[in-house]
Amino acid sequence: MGALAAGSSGIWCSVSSPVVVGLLARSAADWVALDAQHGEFDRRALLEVGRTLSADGHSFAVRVARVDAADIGFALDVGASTVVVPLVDTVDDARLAVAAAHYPPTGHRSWGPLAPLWGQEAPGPEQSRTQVAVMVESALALSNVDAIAAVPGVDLLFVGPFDLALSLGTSVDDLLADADGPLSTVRRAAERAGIGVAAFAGTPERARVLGERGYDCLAVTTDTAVVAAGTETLLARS
Ligand code: 3PY
Ligand code: MG
Repeated sequence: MGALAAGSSGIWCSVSSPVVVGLLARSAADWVALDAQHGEFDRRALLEVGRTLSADGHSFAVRVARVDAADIGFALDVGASTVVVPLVDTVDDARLAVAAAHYPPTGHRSWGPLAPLWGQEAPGPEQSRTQVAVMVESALALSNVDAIAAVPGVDLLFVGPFDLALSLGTSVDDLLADADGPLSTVRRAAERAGIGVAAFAGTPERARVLGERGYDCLAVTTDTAVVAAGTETLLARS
């Protein structure tokens, strides 16, 4: 179910080029996430890149811009197998996200004529393959984390360490250094609920520290960081 499995490494994509995302999807990464919150991915870009990835047989995640049923439905219509929903602060937010990701009778997802392009002829059992990841990235979400994790249909708690650190008035480095702090609160909530846990790392160094905190499903790097590291490596003359 979905792309974000335990022990997987992903690339977070902001640049909406089908060529670039297609190359990254063929790399050693286990998954790619298309960022429609902070990246370039508007609806047309999601459509174009989603079509390319699906045609090549890659599953992918989309981080939608907000807790919004239309955004979540569209991301799934263009073929995402995982929807990552930012700033899920309350049980109501989590319920909305889950309902938006599943057709009735489970939820309220609306069927649209784009769906058959990605093999979803009619709403049916395929909906059970949709993975719903809710981002825990605020003090409010942290205080509600057990109740959010217990919402049926929430498959994964996904920590956004940058927003979480901002909301808690700390730094990302201090947040990651705290072995018994918010990161372990979220991980333990996921364990109690029997669901997955994941986080945005952005760099291999942060991925290593997050690994020590028990997070092994990680957005290890970003498309732009891959380009920057690639140019450094390829242009180095020793
Ligand atoms: C965060 O760290 O807040 C994120 O959302 C990363 O994309
Ligand atoms: Mg965030």
